[in-house]
Amino acid sequence: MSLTCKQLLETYEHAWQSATHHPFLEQCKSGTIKPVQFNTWLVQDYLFVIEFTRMVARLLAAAPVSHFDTILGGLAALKDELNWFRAKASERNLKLDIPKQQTNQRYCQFMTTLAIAPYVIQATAFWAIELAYNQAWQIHSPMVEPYHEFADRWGNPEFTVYVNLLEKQADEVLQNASELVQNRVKEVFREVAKFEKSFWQMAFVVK
Ligand code: MP5
Repeated sequence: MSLTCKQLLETYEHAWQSATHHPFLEQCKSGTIKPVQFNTWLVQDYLFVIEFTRMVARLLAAAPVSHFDTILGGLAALKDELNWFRAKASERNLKLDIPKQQTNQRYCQFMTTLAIAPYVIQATAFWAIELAYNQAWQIHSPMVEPYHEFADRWGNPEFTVYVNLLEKQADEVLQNASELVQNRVKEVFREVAKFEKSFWQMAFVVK
């Protein structure tokens, strides 16, 4: 029996719920989040996206040619996103050359270890990481100003279309995954859910 992305979401529904629902997001929606909390998330997420871009580059190197279009589109979007992060940080007078917090470091370390994993594992992790943001921001949309554009960046319908393509690509390669690899995919999915929850928490607890 082959595993699918939908099955992962059903099996680990509770963990996924915790990855995509957090008081951080609720308070962005209502506008009660403190600037220091939001700015912490912003800078740490910029540092995360740098490492995520490297992960996607490695994924491209392992991908079948038929998956290139979607992944290259993703990389082009990451180029714009990194520039957008730098613009947002500059508007808020935030320094970007600061150390990663421990939660962020661990998440980035996890992405680095995926480099030696089979493509199917990298492809499923890629889908899960993008879906986490797509759903988290969409569920909490619309947000009040000045957070509206953040919710829209990841919650917009085109981004959902892109994430659906990533799901299709992951499902395609999951069809031929051995039981051993399927088990590793499940572990990686749960890890992503755990890291996503911790990432919101990391910014939320800042005083
Ligand atoms: C994403 C992100 C989505 N920016 N940060 C975390 C912690 N998880 C997922 O990635 P992208 O490249 O911003 O769409």
